[in-house]
Amino acid sequence: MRTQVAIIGAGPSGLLLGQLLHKAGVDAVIVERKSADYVLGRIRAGVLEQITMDLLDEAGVGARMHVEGLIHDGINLLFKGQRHRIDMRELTGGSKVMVYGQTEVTHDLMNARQAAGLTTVYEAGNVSVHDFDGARPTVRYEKDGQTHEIECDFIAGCDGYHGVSRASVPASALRTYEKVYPFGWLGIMVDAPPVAHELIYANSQRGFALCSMRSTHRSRYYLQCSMDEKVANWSDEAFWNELRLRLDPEAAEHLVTGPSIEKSIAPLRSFVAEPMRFGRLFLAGDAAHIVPPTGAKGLNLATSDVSYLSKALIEFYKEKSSVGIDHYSDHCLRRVWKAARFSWWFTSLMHKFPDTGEFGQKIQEAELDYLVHSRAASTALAENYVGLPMETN
Ligand code: FAS
Ligand code: PHB
Repeated sequence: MRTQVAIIGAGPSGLLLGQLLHKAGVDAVIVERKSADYVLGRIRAGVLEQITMDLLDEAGVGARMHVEGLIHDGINLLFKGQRHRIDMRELTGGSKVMVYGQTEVTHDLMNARQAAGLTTVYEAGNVSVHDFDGARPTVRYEKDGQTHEIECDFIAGCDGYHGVSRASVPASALRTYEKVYPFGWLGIMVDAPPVAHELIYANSQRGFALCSMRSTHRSRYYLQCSMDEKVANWSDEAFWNELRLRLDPEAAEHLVTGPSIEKSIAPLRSFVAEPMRFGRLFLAGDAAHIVPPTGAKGLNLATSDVSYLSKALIEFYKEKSSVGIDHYSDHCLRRVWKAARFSWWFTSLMHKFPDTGEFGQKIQEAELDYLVHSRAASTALAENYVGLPMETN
């Protein structure tokens, strides 16, 4: 098989890249190791930046998001039993975010790709990448007992943190930076109305909690938990009881519970790989970086990488220019590191750290008290949360 761009991974990065390339007449094949149902079954992000919303519109897949998604102008910070609203729209001069689950984004992209009759190879085994330091890279995979080869001009490694793309780069060509946090997030999904109209990020002496949602009748909650926690140790009732203890009295009283439709634990880490380009191989999304979900940046960084990469590849084919390709890694990494900083800062502010004790809790409460009463500090939070501008030079 021959194509212009071979994309590895059919998560949001790979699917969005495929859709943007298709809209510009650039041919791409996606190779995914799992089934479509498996990909759709992963519960992940919930908040989209304006840049992501605009990209989904540009890709022609934003219609359902605008109908079913929820525009949020603010978030709430809860500490010392009191909630404080950060009016992001007012503080940033009009910016807002969209609450619309990653599952729905993936579904919309999958439907568009299928409707366009584009090739996505699901359940591809033993995917490998070859000769990306030359001008004729190839991707190989196994399917139905046969080995297949894709000849291409470029390979887009959109295969996430555990993918084959970054793992195929010689260690000498790669620098990685990592911080593993001493806790995880225990998440639950429930078909019940959310406890509040906007998200609540809670710093409590018992640990962090987040009240989020997917719609007005489906809610998503998270509790900070220890790294070695097991989902089996948490009945729904135990989850709800602990969540109530981390919320203010009004939220605890109004919390509507129900049987969990999903319950999982996600580890928290900050990770960045540099550079994000190796000859004809490009890394995008979680294949290149991971941020703790506190700042809701993971999916939004993936889409900004894809924005840079799609424009660079389209420029290569349409204008015979390599300027975008040559600047891809630098452009992505400037935005990646700013989002990594914000995600690290917000995580450090909101979570209970075993080694900082009561003094650490008092310092966090003092910083939060300053933040919610300082327009400058609240604006800094707001402009990072809604998403910083794309890097242009
Ligand atoms: P993905 O990991 O989504 O997709 C990569 C795809 O590549 C997968 O489908 C995988 O099966 C495939 N693949 C892997 N190896 C392959 C191979 N060798 N060959 C072929 N295919 C291969 N972000 C937020 O903003 N908020 C959140 O609350 C949040 N929660 C998260 C919870 C978890 C458990 C995880 C892991 C991530 C979470 N994220 C969150 C971040 C998440 O949303 C990612 O940023 C987003 O999925 C990135 O999309 P992709 O880059 O497409 O990577
Ligand atoms: C979610 O709804 O899954 C969500 C929202 C905001 C975050 C993280 C996760 O910061």
